[in-house]
Amino acid sequence: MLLTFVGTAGSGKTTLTSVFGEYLEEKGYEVGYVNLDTGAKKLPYKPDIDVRKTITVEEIMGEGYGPNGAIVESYDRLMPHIDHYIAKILELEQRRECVIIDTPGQMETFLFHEFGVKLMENLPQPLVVYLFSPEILRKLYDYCFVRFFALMIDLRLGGTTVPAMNKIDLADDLEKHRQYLEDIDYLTTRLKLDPSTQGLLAYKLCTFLPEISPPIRILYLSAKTREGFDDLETVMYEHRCTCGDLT
Ligand SMILES: Nc1nc2c(ncn2[C@@H]2O[C@H](COP(=O)(O)OP(=O)(O)OP(=O)(O)O)[C@@H](O)[C@H]2O)c(=O)[nH]1
Ligand SMILES: [Mg+2]
Repeated sequence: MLLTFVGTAGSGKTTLTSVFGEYLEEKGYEVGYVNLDTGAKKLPYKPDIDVRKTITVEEIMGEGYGPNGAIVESYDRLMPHIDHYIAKILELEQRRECVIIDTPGQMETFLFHEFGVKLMENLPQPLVVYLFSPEILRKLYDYCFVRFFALMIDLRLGGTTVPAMNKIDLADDLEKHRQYLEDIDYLTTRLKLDPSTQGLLAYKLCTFLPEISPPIRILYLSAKTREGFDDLETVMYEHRCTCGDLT
């Protein structure tokens, strides 16, 4: 079973890899850890596989690159080693019940660089958890954005993507967030009242969301309090059994 955390910088990928891994280990699972972030300085878990063995952003910056150029260059330099990393992950997956993959800090590196896309293409039925923070949900359109973004990740990486709000310990009104994220009819009705261009676009998108979105469960997690970890474990279990149907 492969579990991949994807999300914007600071969304909690590394912390969750460590803390959810610990949770699974306490429950008796054998867990493997993979770090795909060439820019990570210090990790709170001990990776079994670590791309920093090949190259780090820091080394490349030492050659005079700026931070963004160094990130892209690091994945360019990983490309000749991609088959080696795919083989190592597949081999680790044979030995462990669950392998957790921590992805690059900058999500676009994973979604847009061939390294991330090719790696995911070659892994069997990885479950992708798309992490977002409650702070990004400021307007009604943002709920629509999050639901579509998860679908865009599906489209780009293949596999199954589950949207997960992380840092719910920081969320003010979790019930409101839940309602807008899960009750698409309710969200669509509210968006219909918004006369702005964004409101109209979000309304149109939301009207066909039920048609194009597979039935998915949305997760609400906190790496700090471990809330929602049991739900993530259930989703993992169901994914392994059914490979796709996450209702
Ligand atoms: N309150 C709270 N803070 C969290 C939670 N999860 C992560 N954090 C904090 O958010 C910050 C970023 O967490 P990381 O795990 O490094 O996030 P990341 O997505 O790996 O970040 P990059 O790899 O640097 O892009 C850290 O200060 C964490 O302690 C959470 O559930 N609740
Ligand atoms: Mg990280």
